[in-house]
Amino acid sequence: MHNILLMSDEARSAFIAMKSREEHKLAACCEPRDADIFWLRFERYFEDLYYPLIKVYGDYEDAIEQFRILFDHMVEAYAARPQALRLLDLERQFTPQWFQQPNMVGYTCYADLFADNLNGVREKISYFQELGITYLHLMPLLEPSPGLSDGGYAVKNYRKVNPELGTMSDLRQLANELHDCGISLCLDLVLNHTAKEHEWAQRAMAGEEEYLDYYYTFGDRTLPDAYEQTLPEIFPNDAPGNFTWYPQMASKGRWVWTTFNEFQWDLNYTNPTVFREMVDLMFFLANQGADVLRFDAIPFIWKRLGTNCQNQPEVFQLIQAFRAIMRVVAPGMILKAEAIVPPDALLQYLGVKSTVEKQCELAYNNQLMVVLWSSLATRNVSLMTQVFHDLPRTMIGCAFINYVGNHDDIGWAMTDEALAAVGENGFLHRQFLNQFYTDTYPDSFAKGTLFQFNPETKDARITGTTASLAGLEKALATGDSNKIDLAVRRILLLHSIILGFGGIPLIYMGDELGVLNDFSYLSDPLKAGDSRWIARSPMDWSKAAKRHDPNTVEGKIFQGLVHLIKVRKSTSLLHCFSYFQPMWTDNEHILAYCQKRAEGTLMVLANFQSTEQSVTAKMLEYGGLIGKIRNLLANNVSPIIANERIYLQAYETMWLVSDEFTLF
Ligand code: OTU
Repeated sequence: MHNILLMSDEARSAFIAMKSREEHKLAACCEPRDADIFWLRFERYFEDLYYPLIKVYGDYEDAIEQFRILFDHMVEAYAARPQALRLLDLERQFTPQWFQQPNMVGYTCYADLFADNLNGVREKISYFQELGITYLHLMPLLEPSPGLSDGGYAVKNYRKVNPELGTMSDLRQLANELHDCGISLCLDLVLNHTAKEHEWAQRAMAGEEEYLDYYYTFGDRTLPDAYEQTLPEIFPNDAPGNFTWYPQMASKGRWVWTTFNEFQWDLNYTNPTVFREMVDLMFFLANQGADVLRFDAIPFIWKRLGTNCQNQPEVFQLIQAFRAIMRVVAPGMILKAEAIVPPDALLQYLGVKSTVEKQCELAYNNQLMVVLWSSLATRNVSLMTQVFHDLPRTMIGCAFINYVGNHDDIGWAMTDEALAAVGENGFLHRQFLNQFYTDTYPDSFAKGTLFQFNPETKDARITGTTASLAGLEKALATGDSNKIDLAVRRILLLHSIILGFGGIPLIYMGDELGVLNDFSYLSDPLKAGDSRWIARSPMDWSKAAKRHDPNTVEGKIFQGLVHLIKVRKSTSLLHCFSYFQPMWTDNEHILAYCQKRAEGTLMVLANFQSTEQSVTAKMLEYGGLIGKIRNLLANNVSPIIANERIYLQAYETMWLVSDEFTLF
């Protein structure tokens, strides 16, 4: 073992003390070779675990005891890890770039909406395979609170599958079969809050001191009022404020910190027991066969007076410790940050400077999603190009999750700085986008609804399915085949960008078939108050049945996606560890960027206008492409160049390569 030589003196002595104290435990429950592997990993990740925990919990009276329990649980979880998953751990340690490969293509769905339950999903694996999916994110599937549960993001029992969906054994069977088919499974870990029906919350409610300390509760308004000074409201319409009064709590009544809905109680991570409990749940889900854990609402897990209580330094310390622990026990599983935060803050979730390769491996690329929709409305790519210039160029050991549609809303989170850089006013631009996507702007093609409109600030977000927002709903209503064609092209255009980008593209259920807004949620009292349900409709398998008919809208979108995915998978230049080079063009409707690697350059050109457009052919040279140019998306046919310009059809995307190239 040599990693010990790299440790600081302090860490080394702590490691040696721990090892001599605990070695017998591993020896008692593992084969000698497995125990060796554990110690090799523990030594490698010891500092990543030790320092953050010392920083966050070092002064806590109970800290030493908590570390000891944590270590015992690591050993138990390691010993309990199924053989097949241990093999996967080793395999992925040999291939740490497994999730950065162009063959990664994701799909998100709700098990019940997609196929009734987990066994139903298992029976539909061939559908994923037909599309080319290698990563499946199943929306929250653990036992939720009864009644309102925020789509499952209020968990009552993290160790039990929602009985309506199946059992833990069904989940394991599904994970196994997905693995056999080369598909990774992503599960949610709702770690900022539990349901108010969770056992911990119930015991806190009953006044048990130990469990009151699992949450943030207050006897009066003094601290809540002080925090509210700087706290934003996440759901201002449905759940105003960040605290809820529970008159029955601990006999006299208490205020509970509830960032989201009143039934979602924020956990208190200043208490190391909470940290440890969450680690136990990670072990549990890892050992069921999860390949990726989605850290829901991760920015919120640490509170600090006088701040917005998001992205606090302790959040990153805790992620570092989570990751180090998982690298020892279940290194085949990686972590995904669900952090819908400004770009600078977002990068921290993937690791910057000394935290590179110490944070989450994955994070949602909310910026890309937002500028895609913005550019579709304005038909102008300046803002997108500007935002791309601010994205990191090289992402070691991590990847963005690139997406078009999702189960939440679109919040116009581009920064005012990025907007100002392209001559736009932030407030006015957001107002325009809200009008455009609710069809109150002249000539809009979109049909969406407002979400969480705040009359004071005029702030609002947008909900709607990808197809409805991209114009398919209005086009179908007119029956105009030209408009329908343009809408289909828009849907494919947006997907061609997420599929032609470094990172993992994630397709949202139904988008592959052009599913429209569904207003049936309005007649369900448990959903009517939340317009995000407009894009959470049951899978329409009669639409899916049309996916092979090229004369149908469904067939055009589905086959269009299959084609994009196929080409993506065969393009090594789309490895996410490519050098990403955004480029300005001489046509504000045409987006350009390159993905460069030692073996060549891929240049993406995409037309965001509904008419034919051209761009100077010099772009090829600027990007380093020389000689005969092939468009991978058009069966390797060369693009049409006339008058030294490259012509792109309405909403067309080209993926251009050359057999000859200059590297930079
Ligand atoms: C997430 O989203 C989930 O995606 C939502 O479906 C949940 O309602 C929510 O957490 C609570 O569990 O505010 O509008 O920076 O923005 O966590 C969506 C992250 C949300 C938050 C995000 C949250």
